[in-house]
Amino acid sequence: MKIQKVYAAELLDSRGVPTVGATVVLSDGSIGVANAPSGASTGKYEAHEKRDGDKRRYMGRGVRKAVQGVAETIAPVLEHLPRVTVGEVDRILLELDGTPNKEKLGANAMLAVSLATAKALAMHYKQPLFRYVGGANAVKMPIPMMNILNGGAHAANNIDIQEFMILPVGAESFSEAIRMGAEVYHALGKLLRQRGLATAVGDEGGFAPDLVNDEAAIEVILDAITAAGYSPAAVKIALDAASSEWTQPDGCYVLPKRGTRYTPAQLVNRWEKLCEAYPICSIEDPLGEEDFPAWTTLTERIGRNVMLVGDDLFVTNPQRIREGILRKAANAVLVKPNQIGTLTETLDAVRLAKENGMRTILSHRSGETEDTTIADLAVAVNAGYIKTGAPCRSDRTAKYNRLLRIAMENGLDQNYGID
Ligand code: 2PG
Ligand code: MG
Repeated sequence: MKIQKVYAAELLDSRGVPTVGATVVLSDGSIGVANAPSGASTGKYEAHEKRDGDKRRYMGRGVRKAVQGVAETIAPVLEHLPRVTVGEVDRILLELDGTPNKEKLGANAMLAVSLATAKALAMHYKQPLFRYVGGANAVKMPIPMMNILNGGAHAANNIDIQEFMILPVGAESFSEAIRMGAEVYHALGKLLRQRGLATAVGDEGGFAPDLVNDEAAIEVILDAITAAGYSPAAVKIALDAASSEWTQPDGCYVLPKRGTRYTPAQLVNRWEKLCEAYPICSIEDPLGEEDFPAWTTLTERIGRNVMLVGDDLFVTNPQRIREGILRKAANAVLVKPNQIGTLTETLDAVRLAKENGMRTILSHRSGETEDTTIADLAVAVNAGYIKTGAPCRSDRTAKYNRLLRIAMENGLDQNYGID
């Protein structure tokens, strides 16, 4: 099988910001299309996202140079490959780029091509993507982590914690989990309206009201869970603090909206207290990307009962995950393909995490498109969890809908439950 043509185009993401879309056509006519997503609270150690910087177009955020790199550097080589596999395409992408951080071609261009290749090959082998990538072992539907209240860098409200998520762990099937999550989301909207609070939504489709403090966000979500007829044991709460955004040059933390200051030790105490006061089953980036010592302390203190998820800390990078394993920092890895830039490296990161007893969560970015690849990847690797926003807005529901289809078409709906 050969690659006949590789195309790329400058498209728009869910925030109206340019992103790279790629198309790979094989010699038998099989086609794969994929789009790169884009973050707002990006980690310092993420692979490079190539943007034009030309202020006359899209506030400097155009991706014409990344698209040009696909046309001029990537396509001519891939179109002469004697035999196409994802591994070989990814190896060539890394070689053509040749930089440690994917600065030459850009992880946005590389990922779009890498994923489009996998999708074209899946079509060639007449398999759904999750089966092509995961083989016969891909059987488990992930627990959705639905972000129903947005704050931090994802919303213009006064809430400092970036994401408040619900996990319908008590559901009997994946489709029931989606129903429960959507019902709680609607109950939350109704409660906010009744209390005269804003029901406009943030970047990931969650509501973004102003509230007296971040604890009040947890309280109103607990009320919504009850109002929808569920218990906090059936629908659990998770947070993403995205606290690398709070980090100061002296290693302390300052909440950007409320201005409260914490030393690392004080922030560790805050999370411990919050988990005692509320049924929180998971906190992502409770501490900053440089703060390995405080991560280790928090993991030691509450890691037995709470998922402590490294996002900016690990940036889907096997090298950083290895460091976390050595330091016993975090017990779960957020997996974002565009943080590392190719499918092969993404799968390597998942393998490493799993081999070392870390949980894995496939994740979207706050800037998304209609691309649903992460839904297939979550099933392909039996990730356990997927984080892809609210059950609202097509950029988010596209992934839930793809998972519902995978569940129904493959008899996997009941393969759902605690990881
Ligand atoms: C995160 C993500 C996705 P962003 O912090 O986990 O929810 O946000 O894509 O802005 O980095
Ligand atoms: Mg995060």
